Amino acid sequence: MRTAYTTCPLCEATCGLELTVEGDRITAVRGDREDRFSGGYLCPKGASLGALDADPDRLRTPLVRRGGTLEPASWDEAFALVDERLGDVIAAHGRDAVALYLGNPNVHSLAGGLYAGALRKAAGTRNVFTASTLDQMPKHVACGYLYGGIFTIPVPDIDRTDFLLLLGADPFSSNGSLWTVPDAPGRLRALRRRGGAFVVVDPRRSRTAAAADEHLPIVPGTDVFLLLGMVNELFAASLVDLGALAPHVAGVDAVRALSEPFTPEAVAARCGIAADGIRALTHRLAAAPRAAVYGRIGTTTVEFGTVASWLVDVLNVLTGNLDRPGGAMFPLPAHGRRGTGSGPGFTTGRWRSRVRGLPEVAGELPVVTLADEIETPGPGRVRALVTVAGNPALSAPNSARLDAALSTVDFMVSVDPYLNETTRHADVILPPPPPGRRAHYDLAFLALAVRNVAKYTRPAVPLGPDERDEGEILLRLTGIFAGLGPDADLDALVGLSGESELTREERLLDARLRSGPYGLSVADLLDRPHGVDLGPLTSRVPEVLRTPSGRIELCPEPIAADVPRVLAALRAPSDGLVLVGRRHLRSNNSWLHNVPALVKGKDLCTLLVSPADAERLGLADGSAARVTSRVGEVEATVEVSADMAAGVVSLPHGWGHDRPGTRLATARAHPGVNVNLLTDDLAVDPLSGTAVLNGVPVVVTPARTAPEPHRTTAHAGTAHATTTAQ
Ligand SMILES: Nc1nc2c(c(=O)[nH]1)N[C@H]1C(S)=C(S)[C@@H](COP(=O)(O)OP(=O)(O)OC[C@H]3O[C@@H](n4cnc5c(=O)[nH]c(N)nc54)[C@H](O)[C@@H]3O)O[C@H]1N2
Ligand SMILES: Nc1nc2c(c(=O)[nH]1)N[C@H]1C(S)=C(S)[C@@H](COP(=O)(O)OP(=O)(O)OC[C@H]3O[C@@H](n4cnc5c(=O)[nH]c(N)nc54)[C@H](O)[C@@H]3O)O[C@H]1N2
Ligand code: SF4
Ligand SMILES: [Mo]
Repeated sequence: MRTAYTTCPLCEATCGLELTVEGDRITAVRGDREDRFSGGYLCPKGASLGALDADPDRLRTPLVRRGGTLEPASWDEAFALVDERLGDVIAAHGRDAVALYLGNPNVHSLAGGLYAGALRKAAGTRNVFTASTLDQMPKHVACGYLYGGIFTIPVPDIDRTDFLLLLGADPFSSNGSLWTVPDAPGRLRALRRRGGAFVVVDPRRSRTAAAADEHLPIVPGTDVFLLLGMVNELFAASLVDLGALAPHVAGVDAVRALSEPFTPEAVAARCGIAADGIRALTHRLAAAPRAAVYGRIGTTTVEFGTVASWLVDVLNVLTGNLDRPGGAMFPLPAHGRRGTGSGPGFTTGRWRSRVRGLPEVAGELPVVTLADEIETPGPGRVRALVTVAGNPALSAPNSARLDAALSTVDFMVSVDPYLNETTRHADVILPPPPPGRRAHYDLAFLALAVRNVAKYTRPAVPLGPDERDEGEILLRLTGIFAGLGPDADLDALVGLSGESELTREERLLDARLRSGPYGLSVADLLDRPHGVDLGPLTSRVPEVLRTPSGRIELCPEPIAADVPRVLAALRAPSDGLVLVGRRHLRSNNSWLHNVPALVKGKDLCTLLVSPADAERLGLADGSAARVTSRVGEVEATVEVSADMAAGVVSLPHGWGHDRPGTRLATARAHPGVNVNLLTDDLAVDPLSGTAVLNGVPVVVTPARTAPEPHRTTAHAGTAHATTTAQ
């Protein structure tokens, strides 16, 4: 029996874990109280790391399709088949005929962080898709234009602020996103204890909203109007004060001009927040000595995602809160680099998608158009698909259509530990090891952390003889794409030669740490399994900027060009019921529902309906409702909830584990319904290509049929699936 330390990779909070290991089993998981950053915080997902490791459904060997069924195979056989079949597609139809889909856990692993780029490059296809266009791409685009770099994303300095305005985020459930903040609930409570305050804007009284000083229920999809109203008021009341930032900002007057039509009175009815309330909020923000505005899912996966994401930063700049302690600051991680103060800037549209002509953003195309590219005949049609750590059959909009399209590709390979709703379509599944069996350093999230910290840990449990590290899997695929076959020299692929005491990943990380701002090394971090605290965030403007002008471009032309669309929408209010999503502490997107401890108890996948709507629509608590949108319909169990604003219903995503051909025994017993049978693949934020997953128009009626527990009817290939949940 021994103790090992690691970092939980399940969400973005990077909690330090203390694992008890017996042989090759993880027998206990605790929050690591010595962890320099998370201080012992742990949530139910992190606590399930041992169960995840022991999950009997987790794949331990590759699967290869033989005569229609997926059967265990050796790694050699699996890679040889991938080499042959991908080679055939590329030879016959060219590189664009192979699509890549990279899902969320890619950014949670060292392998994904180090090698996904090489894989994309070697694939050489324009058809790269990632979960970013179901998520945070609007923030990348906004920051790309504002600061010149898509990863130049400021985070609220939560431990030193006096006032936080949170829009469309529920960190009490999600534990923070694009904001690495272990124990967000504890830090938000500490903010109030020291006399500060936080306000939450959300159509639902989320757990975070319930703990806030003030909750402002907003009409879904309308944060853009509220934020423009606040910008307008800052100028009108002469509250604009850039402070030390002033010499580094261009375009303030242009922002003022753009915001002119959006007075608090003009936007109030549209966003559902009274003009007086908008004014009071603006004055409160401006008056706080140190404050930050933060927006997440409810501000990104919406109709005006990029404009709203931009406005969040505009407010931080106009109130002088960007880049100052207690405001919104730019982390400087140990593997990062100081900038030079200017750069080439950011642009999109270097190519367009073949069918819908949607612009490339950050080297990828929008997931909303993946099905189009598979279904539509002609040169450049997608005929093969590689998925890595993704479950688009559940996570992408109009997923019935995408799910049907996946079954038609000539060849599909998935790097994934589960045979699930997506990978059931694969010809080859290559399973990586679970979190306890891999080395960890958080390349993505340490660059978004509220303190500068660093931590590297080796695998807590060694790999079994038949297991392959995900780094090796990704590099073998890279070698195959590069035309070097499945047995390429993997070190050479990433530019390494010679011998070392360190693993391949450690050598690459070591090089980045040594050339980083603190001159650390992997050896330094191996000596400190609880991490190294490198101090609070420090001001980085202008060094951090990579715009050609060397200034913050507060009014980027492409964003300004989208504001007329906002104005048109202001004048054309829509009524009718709309659907939003939500998250729960015990759930993680689509893939932790096979862990018994996380799905036991109350059904997490219910349709939340306000008491007023329930009454009006004749829906009783616990009854079945039929929810219909432009693209499909589902039947879900109603939960009448006073937390919901009237006119809004909520269903979480990641559910719908009732598809045939998966190997997820526990999840199948708690299937829930797939909300993305309702979300619309034609609804997109045009500047970022991001799907509109919140604010989806729906019609809700009592289900015609009496609910029959556990019954599921699905018509494959159509947009109709009916599930009567327990
Ligand atoms: N309606 C609606 N839809 C949404 C959202 C929403 O709010 N509402 N949220 C969106 C967001 S923010 C996101 S990020 C996406 C997520 O969308 P995806 O990234 O497509 O899906 P996930 O559910 O995260 O599934 C992750 C997959 O990776 C596998 N996996 C887990 N760990 C590993 C690993 O270490 N390596 C590898 N190779 N595979 C692994 C899992 O088995 C699973 O198949 O969903 C989006 N979809
Ligand atoms: N437990 C858990 N943690 C997670 C995840 C998970 O699935 N489960 N997923 C991880 C991932 S991939 C991500 S991207 C992050 C997301 O992190 P968050 O953005 O904090 O995610 P949510 O909890 O979905 O919070 C979004 C909130 O926006 C509200 N909302 C919906 N529409 C609107 C709108 O139009 N305007 C406003 N103002 N609010 C709106 C919803 O009611 C909801 O409360 O969470 C990460 N952490
Ligand atoms: S909050 Fe996130 S990182 Fe921390 S234990 Fe839970 S899932 Fe893991
Ligand atoms: Mo996400």
